[in-house]
Amino acid sequence: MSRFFAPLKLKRHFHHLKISDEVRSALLGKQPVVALESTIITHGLPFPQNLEMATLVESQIRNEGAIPATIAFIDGLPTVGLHFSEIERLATTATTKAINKVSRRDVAYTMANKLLGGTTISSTMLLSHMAGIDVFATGGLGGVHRGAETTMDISADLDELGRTPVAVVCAGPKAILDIEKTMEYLETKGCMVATLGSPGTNVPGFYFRDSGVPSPYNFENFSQAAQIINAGHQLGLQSGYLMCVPPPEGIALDESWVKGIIDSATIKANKLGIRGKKLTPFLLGEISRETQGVSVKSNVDFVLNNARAGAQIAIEVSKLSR
Ligand code: PSU
Ligand code: MN
Repeated sequence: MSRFFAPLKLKRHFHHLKISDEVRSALLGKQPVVALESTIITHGLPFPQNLEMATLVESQIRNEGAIPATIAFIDGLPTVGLHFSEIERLATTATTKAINKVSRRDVAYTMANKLLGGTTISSTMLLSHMAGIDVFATGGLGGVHRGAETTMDISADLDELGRTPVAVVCAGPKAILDIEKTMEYLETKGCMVATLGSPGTNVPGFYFRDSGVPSPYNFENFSQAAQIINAGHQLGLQSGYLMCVPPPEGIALDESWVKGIIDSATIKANKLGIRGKKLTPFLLGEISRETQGVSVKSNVDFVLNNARAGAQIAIEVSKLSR
C-alpha cells in the first residue's frame, strides 16, 4: 500500500541505487526492513566502538525479526544494505578522515567524485525512501543548534523530516542542541513527532530520558506508532515521522554530570570557531573525552534500544500494508 503512493519518477532513481540482494528480496517480499545511517560510524563514534555498534545493531534487528539495511556512499555509489566488508571499510577509514559526511546537500558531489561517504539522517532518509524503506533507526537526531538565532545552524535532518515520508526512530534530539527550538522547527516543517510512553511523556533529550520539552503526541505501543505511519501513507503525505524512544533508566546518563560538560564543549567550539558540518562531531568528541568514554557506551546502548523499537515498528507497518 505504501509504495502505491510513491511518486512514479522514483522508479527511475531506484536503478541508480545499489541495493543488496538480501534487502531487495525483503522489500519485494514485503518483509520488514529497517534502514541504518552511517555518519554515526564515520563521524559519530571512535574506532573500534563504531564497528562494534554497526555489527551489533544489525544483529539486534535480525533478532527482532526484521532485515537491517545500513546505508552509505561506497566510492560514490549510493548503497542500501552494506556487506560486512563495506561496514568495516567505513569504520576503519573513519580514523583517517578520508571520508565525507553526507547530508542532502553533499549527495551529488559525493557521487560525481566517487567519494566514500557516511550518510546523516537526512541523506539516509532520502535513500531509504528511494529504495522503498519506511522505517529507519538511529541514535540521536540533529536539530537547531544553540545560538542558531545568529549562526542559522539548523541540521538538514529537520528539513528532510519535513519533506520525506520515512519514520525515524531515535532517542530524541541531542542534548547539545536547543531542543525547544528543534520542536518548533519540526512543527513548522510539518513533521509528526511522537514519544513512546503514556500521554504527557516529554520528548527525550539524548543522553537523558526527559528533555523537559513536551512531546506533541505519544504512542504506548509499536502498533500505535505503525497506525500513524500507515495513515499518512494512505493519504500520500510526503512528510516524515519522528518516533522518540526515551532511553531506559539504566542506560540514560546523569543529567547534572553531563550538562556541565556539554556547556563547556559548546563554549570551546565557539572559541575555536568550529562551525558547519564539523560542529556535531566536535561536540560528540569532546563529550566522549570528558566522560572518559561513558557517553560512547550510552550512545551505542541507545542505538541498540532504538533498533529494537524500529524493528517492531517496521513489523507492525508491514502487517498493515500487506
Ligand atoms: N547521533 C549520534 N551521533 C551522530 C549523529 C547523530 O549519536 O554522529 C549524526 C547523525 O548522522 C545526524 C548528524 O544526522 O549527526 C547531524 O549532523 P549535523 O548536526 O551537522 O546536521
Ligand atoms: Mn549544521
